[in-house]
Amino acid sequence: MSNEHTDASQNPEHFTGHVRLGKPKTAAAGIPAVVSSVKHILDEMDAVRGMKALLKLNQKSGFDCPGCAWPDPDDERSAIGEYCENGAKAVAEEATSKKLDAAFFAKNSIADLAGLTDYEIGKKGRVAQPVYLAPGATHYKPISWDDAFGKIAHHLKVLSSPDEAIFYTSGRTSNEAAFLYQLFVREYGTNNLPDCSNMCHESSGVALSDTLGIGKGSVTLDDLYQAEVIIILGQNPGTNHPRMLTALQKAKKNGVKIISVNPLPETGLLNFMNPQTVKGMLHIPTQLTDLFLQVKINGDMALLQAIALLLLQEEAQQPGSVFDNQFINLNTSGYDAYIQHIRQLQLESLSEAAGISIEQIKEAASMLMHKKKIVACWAMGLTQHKNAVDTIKEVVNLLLLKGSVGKPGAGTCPVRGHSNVQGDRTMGIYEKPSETLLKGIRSVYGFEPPQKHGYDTVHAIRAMRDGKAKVFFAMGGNFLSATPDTEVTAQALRNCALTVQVSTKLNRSHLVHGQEAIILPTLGRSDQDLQNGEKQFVTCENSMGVIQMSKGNLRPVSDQLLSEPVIVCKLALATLGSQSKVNWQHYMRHYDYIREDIEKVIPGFNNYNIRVRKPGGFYLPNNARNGKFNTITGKANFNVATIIKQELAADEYMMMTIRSHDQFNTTIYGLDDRYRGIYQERRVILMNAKDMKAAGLQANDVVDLINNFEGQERIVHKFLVVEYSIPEKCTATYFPETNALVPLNSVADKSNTPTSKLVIIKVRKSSEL
Ligand SMILES: Nc1nc2c(c(=O)[nH]1)N[C@H]1C(S)=C(S)[C@@H](COP(=O)(O)OP(=O)(O)OC[C@H]3O[C@@H](n4cnc5c(=O)[nH]c(N)nc54)[C@H](O)[C@@H]3O)O[C@H]1N2
Ligand SMILES: Nc1nc2c(c(=O)[nH]1)N[C@H]1C(S)=C(S)[C@@H](COP(=O)(O)OP(=O)(O)OC[C@H]3O[C@@H](n4cnc5c(=O)[nH]c(N)nc54)[C@H](O)[C@@H]3O)O[C@H]1N2
Ligand code: SF4
Ligand SMILES: [Mo]
Repeated sequence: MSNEHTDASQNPEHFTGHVRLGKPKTAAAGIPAVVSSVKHILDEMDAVRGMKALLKLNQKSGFDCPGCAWPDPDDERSAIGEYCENGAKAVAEEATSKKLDAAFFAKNSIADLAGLTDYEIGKKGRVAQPVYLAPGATHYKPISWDDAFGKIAHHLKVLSSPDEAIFYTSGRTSNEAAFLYQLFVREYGTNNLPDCSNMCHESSGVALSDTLGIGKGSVTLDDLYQAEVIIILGQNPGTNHPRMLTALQKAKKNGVKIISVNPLPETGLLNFMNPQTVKGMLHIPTQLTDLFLQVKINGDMALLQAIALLLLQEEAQQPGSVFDNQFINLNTSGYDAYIQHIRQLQLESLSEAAGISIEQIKEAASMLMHKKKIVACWAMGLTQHKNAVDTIKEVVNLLLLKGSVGKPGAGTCPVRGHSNVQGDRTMGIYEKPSETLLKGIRSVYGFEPPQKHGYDTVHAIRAMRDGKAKVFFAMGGNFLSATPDTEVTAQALRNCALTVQVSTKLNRSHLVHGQEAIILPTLGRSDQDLQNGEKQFVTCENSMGVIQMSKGNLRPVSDQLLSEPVIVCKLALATLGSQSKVNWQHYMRHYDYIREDIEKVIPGFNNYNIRVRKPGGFYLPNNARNGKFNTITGKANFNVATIIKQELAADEYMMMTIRSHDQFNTTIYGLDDRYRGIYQERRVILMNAKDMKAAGLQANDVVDLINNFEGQERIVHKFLVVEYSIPEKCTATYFPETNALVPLNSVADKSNTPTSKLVIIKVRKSSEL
């Protein structure tokens, strides 16, 4: 049964109308971060369980943080706390001792739950047993595991083609579970494996594969420490990768200069108080950023080209003084065309397009001019734009000019989001499988995997909307709230015959569902995983390609939870039965058996079971890191791209959708965005003072936000105007409250990533409606 509230986070009834504003913080972390960590842990569990979890978090013998993908130090780890405030919040959220049992689901109908905010839904606790929603029913009811697998298998078997099923993955799934999941899906017969990466770093993967021959970053933590300059574009590490600040602080001690490129003066990027140092405890901040460039939304390509133009002019004056010509000659392709393109550009128009003064561009160029070891870091501020792939290639162009790839202290650092999103791709969670993977599956298992490309996230939504896909299965995540065009996605999910979610916590994707729906509750990272009486561990890959083991140590909140690898094995047995060429029973007995076979199929995992047991794990091979480029040309490729000038009418603005300090994607930890000084209300829009004046808007005005795309209007109601330091014509709102404004058809060229950082909107006072 459907309900009226597609996404109650967009339900204007939840608007409080009151936002408390403080001054944005001048430095990240410090004591308030420690206080916040402790509070979040104690809200969810007793102190003993809390300490037990935190003492094992990110330790070499412990479990991998379920937060972001920032790597752990290779060498020493602090025994009392190798984590950040937001890592503690992620653990608190997952390891909560609150649980949702049969009585909870009997008491609360879907409509009741849909009336809650995302924050309230998340605070309910862990799903404690499998539940099933019958056609037309108002409540989820308990179901046995066997019956649940039976129902899913039945639905999968009656489809007229395996391509009518969709198998989504979020990025927390371990290597072992991800490998088995894609194996099952491919033996079942489809490549419909969309994942959160499609909405996240897909643009980085495409850009880096084309230019450097590997879809991952090239640097290690050590490269950051050895770099002369680090450029950070479109990333808010103070909130989203907090321990990156510790790494930057260490780099700073070695004399690195940091350039930050962002429409917002993000607190953590500017200054940092490391709570694990005496100075930090005394509130003495380290200044991190040396040059802050407050770029317009999507002005990055213009900025990068302007810097390249200045470097080129200096190189022309004194050949060999700026560019690494030996590297360029030996290792790159496309240099001449690129230089020809840059040479004819006008500094003034690039400066205007970037929204950065020529003076500041000159300063940036001079910081890079005679440096040879440069690292570029970036995240969603670059990847979620129409021209994202070309912008990232522009970052690579700059590095290539300086010979800054494939040597110590230099390279690419796309900072990944979910803790194992990179590993999931390595394991074959991809709608466009590589020939190597298909060959591996064929030779190890003896079945023919499908070759036709499957649906990515955007295509999956269209397929369900259009009735071409009827079963939706999610290995984690919150598809409804994370995807663009919320109303369209809701309709797509409702069109399905069956929606299944393997989940730890309740979320909105359980409440907007197909004709039938099932929730399969699973173990999280912090949970102890026992199979046949033996403790199991899983493995993850962090943002820098290190494979490590992760072993939870907490007692699961319920004895009815199954691990993700076991769920996949049981689903495969129920669906494929004796026809399967895979020994699923064997894999369930011990996860070492899964790793033995991963080693046979996926390159780089030799001696997996032995090497991963070594404290700290091992690095996967990375050609770009070693200066070898597996591209079509066999070299690193320069790219030529032209900036898009964004045309805006007088009443139109660019809107970026960003994360607050109190959320992990669609999981809302709390209502405060401490660093930005915005408290107790998430329905806000950050605007420039001049724009507000020109539009006749004042702080605290209540407005509606409207997007018009391809003749269709999208609207979200009741947002408070907050005056903020942001370039003119640029605005910011929180994700997922404004996902309903992101058009499904507005995607990045070549990567098909929704353009969540540039949505054109109009702002209208709510009373004027
Ligand atoms: N605590 C916490 N940690 C997280 C997450 C979380 O939600 N909470 N999410 C995880 C995931 S999945 C991911 S992908 C990462 C996301 O990490 P980030 O990419 O840091 O996350 P966003 O909040 O999307 O921030 C994007 C940043 O880019 C800036 N920006 C927006 N548009 C532009 C632009 O056009 N140009 C430039 N130069 N900058 C721009 C914004 O001002 C903001 O600072 O974090 C991961 N870690
Ligand atoms: N407008 C806008 N939209 C965006 C973005 C944006 O910046 N702006 N960012 C995009 C990005 S970068 C990403 S990565 C996506 C995120 O998209 P998703 O990965 O789909 O979303 P999450 O909110 O991370 O998923 C949270 C849910 O995962 C489940 N979960 C947590 N841990 C586990 C586990 O260990 N196992 C299982 N099975 N389930 C678990 C819980 O039930 C929780 O409710 O959103 C994208 N959407
Ligand atoms: S930086 Fe990321 S991985 Fe590390 S503790 Fe914090 S949230 Fe967890
Ligand atoms: Mo992400």
